[in-house]
Amino acid sequence: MTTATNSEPTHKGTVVTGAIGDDVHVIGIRLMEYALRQNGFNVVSLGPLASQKEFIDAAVETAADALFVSSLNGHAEMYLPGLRGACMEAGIGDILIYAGGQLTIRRPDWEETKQHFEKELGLSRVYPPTTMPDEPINDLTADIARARAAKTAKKGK
Ligand code: B12
Repeated sequence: MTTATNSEPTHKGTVVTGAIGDDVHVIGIRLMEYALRQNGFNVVSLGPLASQKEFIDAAVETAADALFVSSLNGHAEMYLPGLRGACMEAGIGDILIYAGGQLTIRRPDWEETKQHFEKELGLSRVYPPTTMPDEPINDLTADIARARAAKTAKKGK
């Protein structure tokens, strides 16, 4: 029998993953989940057709650090607006929200797409098609470290 000696988590952070809305494309997010686990993260996988509410309920239940939202079918513009606000209402307004896949149909300019999803919709980071897992995982590691340091500093005041 093993006995827990302290309450420190044995992983680098918890990430809720899924393909949002009416999206059935799961291959990309499955690859991302595999890479996250290989890099020491705890993954809570919702699979395809996941609603905003399912993301948020799972994040609240598991005290998640981040949401990894995948969208390939071009419907991200329908299913991502309101997600940050709904997180705020659920008391997890500062959770990291990353999105990737093929987010749009009619926005050929990536900088414009990035601006829209990050600045206007309040997502933390968005990634263009064909992003390899290393980049978001490195960003996540740094973002979680920053968020935890800020929390500790706030507690110390
Ligand atoms: C396989 C596939 C399907 C399969 C999906 C099987 C499954 N269960 O996953 C099936 C046949 C079911 C399908 C259906 C449809 N598809 Co489809 N599909 C594809 C295809 C050929 C490959 C997608 C794929 O798996 N790529 C491989 C993975 C590894 O790459 P990836 O998903 O991009 O993921 C990588 C990164 O993007 C990143 N990533 C992904 N998610 C996230 C999330 C986060 C947070 C981060 C950080 C990173 C990240 O990580 C991955 C690793 O590098 C693409 C074309 C293409 N070449 O991309 C079209 C494509 C995505 N499909 C498309 C369309 C239109 C459809 C349909 C609407 C077609 C129809 N009329 O019915 C339906 C959608 C149904 C629905 N309700 O969602 C379009 C989308 C157009 C757009 N966005 O502008 C594409 C681009 C084809 C095209 N050129 O028109 N499809």
